[in-house]
Amino acid sequence: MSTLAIRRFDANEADFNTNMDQILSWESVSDDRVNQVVKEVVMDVRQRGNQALMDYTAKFDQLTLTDSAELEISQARLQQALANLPAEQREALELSAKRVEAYHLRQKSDSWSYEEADGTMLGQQVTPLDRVGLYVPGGKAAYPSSVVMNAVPAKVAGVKELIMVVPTPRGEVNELVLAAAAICGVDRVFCVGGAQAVAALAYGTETIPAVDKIVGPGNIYVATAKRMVFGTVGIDMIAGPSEILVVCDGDTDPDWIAMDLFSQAEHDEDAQSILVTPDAAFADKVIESMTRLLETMPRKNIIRTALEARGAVITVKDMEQAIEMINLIAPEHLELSVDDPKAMLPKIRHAGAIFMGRYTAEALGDYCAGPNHVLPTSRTARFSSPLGVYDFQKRSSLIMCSPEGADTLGRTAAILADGEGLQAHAASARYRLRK
Ligand code: HSO
Ligand code: ZN
Repeated sequence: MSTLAIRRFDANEADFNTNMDQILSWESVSDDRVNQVVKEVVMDVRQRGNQALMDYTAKFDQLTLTDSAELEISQARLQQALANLPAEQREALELSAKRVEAYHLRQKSDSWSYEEADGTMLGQQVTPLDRVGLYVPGGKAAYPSSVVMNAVPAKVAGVKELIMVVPTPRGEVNELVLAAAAICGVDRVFCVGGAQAVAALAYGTETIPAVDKIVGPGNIYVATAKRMVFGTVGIDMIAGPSEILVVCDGDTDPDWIAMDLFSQAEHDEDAQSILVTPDAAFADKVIESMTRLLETMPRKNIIRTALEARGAVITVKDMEQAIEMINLIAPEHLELSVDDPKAMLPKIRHAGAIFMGRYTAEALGDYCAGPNHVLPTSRTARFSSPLGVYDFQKRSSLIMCSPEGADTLGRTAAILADGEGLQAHAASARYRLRK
């Protein structure tokens, strides 16, 4: 059993900043070849519709469809997947969806308006998107929990039609993914994936309706295609590898902390797990725990690679300095494994989701606590937020002038229009002034 070669830093060492820059930098590789392939696929699907979609599905997913009707997975098939699920799994999925819904209901924003003294009314009308496309990856990255996290906020927002695409290589379907789609009320499901599925959602084909926004995780081809169709449709964030930062005062069971660090490292080799603690002896204990526990993990190779490539154990002089680390790292997931996490909150400015106290494992948030698990990665928590109902709602501003309002506002508008040399603007405002 070889000791885990995870990096150890002290935040007060001279070369600390250089070391941190190195482990924090992450750029999704967007190489020219990928761009070229994706561009061809997108243009082809746009021009040839279903036929192109079926050709690529045969080529990339080894799935030959003889009729375009076979692109769709029926509602009956979704219900069958749900009915055949072991009761325990069905109940867990249903409970998860219910809790995620309860949380997201609170995010819903309502329209508002107010009236000024002269009777002019101003406001904002909130409307859900008409149609949203949800990309669900196939194979090893197929997470039914991600179906819940993307579909539920869309439904809560009131999105009229939710279209899901999921690749089914060689015809293999993920029963849990289909069952989750049934539970969340996904309206239509198509068995396509990759850049071709993104193109179909963006431009529509004879069978797949064009959507207004595309959300959901995917590989480099999917991410590149989403970037390419952005503008024609909206997209969610482009997520990087999963990250966790655990801040611990040294009084939590080191095995718990080790497993929390593993829980994100096991997602993939590029994932990032960092421990920050003021207690150097505790840091040693967590590394011992990790070395011992690693051997027991089915995904130990992925975990080891991730921890040794981008992981770190950082000692700080006190909790104040730990908070500086949090704001520097701006992690996707932050665990505060301390007695009084609430006292730390006012100073924490950048984190996607904050898991407070020794009992709050990050994994609970991944599945069923209620908040969304689609979170800003790669330090983007500095300027962005978890996926939420607000991502499926949009706003229109409202203005309704009374005759008096048209008079007062018209005078101001006309002066400003004159200043900009825009005569029609000025005249249109002046027509409505009191004679
Ligand atoms: N931690 C991942 C979500 C996930 N975990 C899905 C397990 N399944 C990104 O937040
Ligand atoms: Zn996870």
